[in-house]
Amino acid sequence: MSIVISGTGLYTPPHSITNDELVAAFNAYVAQFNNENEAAISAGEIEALKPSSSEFIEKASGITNRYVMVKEGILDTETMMPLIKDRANDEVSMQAEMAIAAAKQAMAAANKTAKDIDLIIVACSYTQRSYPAIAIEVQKQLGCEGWAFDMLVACSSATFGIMNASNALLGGTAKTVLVISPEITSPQINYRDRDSHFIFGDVATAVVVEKQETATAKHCFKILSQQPMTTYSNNIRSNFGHINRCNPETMFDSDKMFVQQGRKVFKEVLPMVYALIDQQLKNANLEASDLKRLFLHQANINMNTFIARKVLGRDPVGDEAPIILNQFANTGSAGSIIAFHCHHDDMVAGDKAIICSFGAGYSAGCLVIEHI
Ligand code: CO8
Repeated sequence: MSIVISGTGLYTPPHSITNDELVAAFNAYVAQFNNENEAAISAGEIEALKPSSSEFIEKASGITNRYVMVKEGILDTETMMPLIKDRANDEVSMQAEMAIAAAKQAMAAANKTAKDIDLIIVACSYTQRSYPAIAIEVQKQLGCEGWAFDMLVACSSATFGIMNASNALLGGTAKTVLVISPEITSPQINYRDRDSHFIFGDVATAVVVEKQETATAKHCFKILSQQPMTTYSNNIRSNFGHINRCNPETMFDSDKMFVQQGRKVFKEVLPMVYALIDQQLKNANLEASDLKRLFLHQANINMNTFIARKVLGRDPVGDEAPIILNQFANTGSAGSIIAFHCHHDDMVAGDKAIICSFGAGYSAGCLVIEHI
């Protein structure tokens, strides 16, 4: 039995923030902090904060813009976080709203209606509450039957979600699956941290996964090979969780937001990802030259260029390894799916590609796909 990805969807949040806007707010905060702490800084008791720069951000990461669900508060030096209002329990939650918008596009692309979907997996880096699952809320709002669950594997959530979908189809517990990645990253960004204030953006993606025999879409991609992998590392970490409130002294400390050792991540993750891709190509009896496209996780342009070069043995040309992070920034698990969504329309029967994620955990996931 063959499993295919038969539709994709992308929801782009309503607000954008350019590097210049973000840097202006950060530098205003730095000036304010250094001014207020002038005496302690002069006495050598604390270090002066250093300013950020748009040039550094673009050169080090490739990011020029990001989208957010709520912009209010992020650029205000007093708050420096999105001020997101609570919604009543009988209103659709923000994360479900984003998920539904992306899911509807994916279902339309796959020629599916709610009655076809019998499993929904919400796979992303954070869910905005523990229960009821966001996926079950989406199931109700879309009017689907069957079952639904949430799963978190940071940046590899979407690829792991597709693999879970594939396994459910092969195991006979589902007939058509929606894998949705509504990534609300902005509340977890420390907008006062020079090293990471620019990295992430909000977005939602969705894909439909089904058996080849039921697929009718124009663009269907058979999964030729799939492999998830994990290996423990503290180099990308957030200590945010439901236990935080039990220690009021530390519950708002900066370790409750995204923290990373970017250089170490760079060095340790690259060989891991290359080895995984190499193995998956071997499993599918393919050479790198057989690949039309590399849909890579979008964390850093230098990382993507390095991986593409290592896999292809040369620089990628044209949109062989599409980059979307300039516009969207790092969107957690959604990045490789955005690249796939935006750059598969010209693909035809026989064209092959990989979808590859990598990130916190560490985690990595690689799917080898072929247009049928
Ligand atoms: N402006 C100006 N200068 C800066 C800034 C800034 N904003 N930040 C740092 N610098 C300076 C540093 O101080 C340093 O100066 P010096 O050389 O004098 O010490 C210099 O610039 C170089 O700093 P770095 O070595 O840190 O810079 P890098 O070239 O390594 O770039 C990156 C930093 C962009 C962070 C890079 O290391 C990177 O992208 N690494 C890969 C990280 C990665 O892929 N992480 C994956 C995270 S995503 C994930 O797993 C998902 C988690 C779940 C989602 C979370 C949602 C919130």
